[in-house]
Amino acid sequence: MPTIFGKSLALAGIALCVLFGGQALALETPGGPVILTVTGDIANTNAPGEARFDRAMLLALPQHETATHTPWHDGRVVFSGPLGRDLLDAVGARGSELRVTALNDYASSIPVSDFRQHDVILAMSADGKRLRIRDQGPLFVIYPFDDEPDLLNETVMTRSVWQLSRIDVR
Ligand SMILES: Nc1nc2c(c(=O)[nH]1)N[C@H]1C(S)=C(S)[C@@H](COP(=O)(O)O)O[C@H]1N2
Ligand SMILES: [Mo]
Repeated sequence: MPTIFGKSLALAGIALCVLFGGQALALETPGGPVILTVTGDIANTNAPGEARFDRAMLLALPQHETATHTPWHDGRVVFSGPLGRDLLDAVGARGSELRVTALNDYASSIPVSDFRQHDVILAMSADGKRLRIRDQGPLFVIYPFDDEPDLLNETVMTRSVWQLSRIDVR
């Protein structure tokens, strides 16, 4: 009977929330090359003090598409990748500031509120093609500039980190 099944599911959901609410959740261990390491004020880790992600783990998060122009691309590009806020939830981030670092040691700060208020993605592909390091991948922080033109300012440009490799939650 659908109703009983539905109620059982709801009860199971409540039980899971009671069991895991606010507590550490297990993150799987990456099997492939680690492309993103998250440290700092996080609840969920898979290495001492760190949450490490390979490409498959990031692709296992819900994928979001952002079609937009950027100052760094010709024409409109359809980017896809996980939402920043879904990544923060996956690691159980509790801070308010993200210290982000790129492969070229470029560093910037992104307020957690940006990820909560805007659909910012960690783009892994552009127009269906995987972003390689030479394409400013494997992860490029993409804000929805076309949907929210006010984002196209110098501050947000400094937060548009390409070749993102580390996030320290503070
Ligand atoms: N990985 C990485 N991302 C980066 C940068 C960088 O040097 N490395 N520069 C940032 C800054 S300060 C701005 S304004 C823009 C610079 O874009 P431009 O060099 O194409 O003008 O990208 C941002 N993202
Ligand atoms: Mo800049």
